[in-house]
Amino acid sequence: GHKSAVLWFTGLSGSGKSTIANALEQALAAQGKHTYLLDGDNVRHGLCADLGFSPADRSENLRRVGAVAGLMADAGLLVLSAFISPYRQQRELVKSFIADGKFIEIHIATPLAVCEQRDVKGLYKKARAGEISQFTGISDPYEAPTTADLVIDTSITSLQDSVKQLLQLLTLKEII
Ligand code: GGZ
Repeated sequence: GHKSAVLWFTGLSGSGKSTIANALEQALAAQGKHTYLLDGDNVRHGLCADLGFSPADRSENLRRVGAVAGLMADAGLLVLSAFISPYRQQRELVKSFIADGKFIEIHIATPLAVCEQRDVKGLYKKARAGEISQFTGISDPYEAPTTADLVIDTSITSLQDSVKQLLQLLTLKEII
């Protein structure tokens, strides 16, 4: 079995949040753990389809996701959440929705220069050209966590090692 928890991945666009969360979810599923992965792909098309990227909309996006993650954790799931979640105050609010000790903050701290170099979706280029406004790291702030449970920089840590570190953390915290 396992205890419920919310693993909150935060980091820049292209930092590797979704890639790591997906790989961790596969590893947990292989161990028979009941997980759910919340990310922009399944949330911004449905639950948060009405929201954009203004500060107010990002805050509302994270308020909804945090509330849902809290409910899922109450139902016994291991919830993985992968959103930029750029504002510290907003992450604190999310933490307040989650039962004591069940909120685990993971900072995917890949440097901006590396994320911009990768530019998988060409969004950084558009942001630099002013075609996308309020782009995190370029024209909107990213407030790095000061109290993360784990910090992973994917420019120096492999996907395999990232998953290993996360599984170790969950074991240490007696979640799995
Ligand atoms: C940041 C943006 C923006 C702006 C569109 N700023 O790499 P991606 O494409 O797939 O991940 C980014 C995603 C961010 O959505 P989140 O729900 O994670 O953001 S937040 O937590 O701040 O609510 C990026 C894309 O959406 N995207 N416009 N202006 N990222």
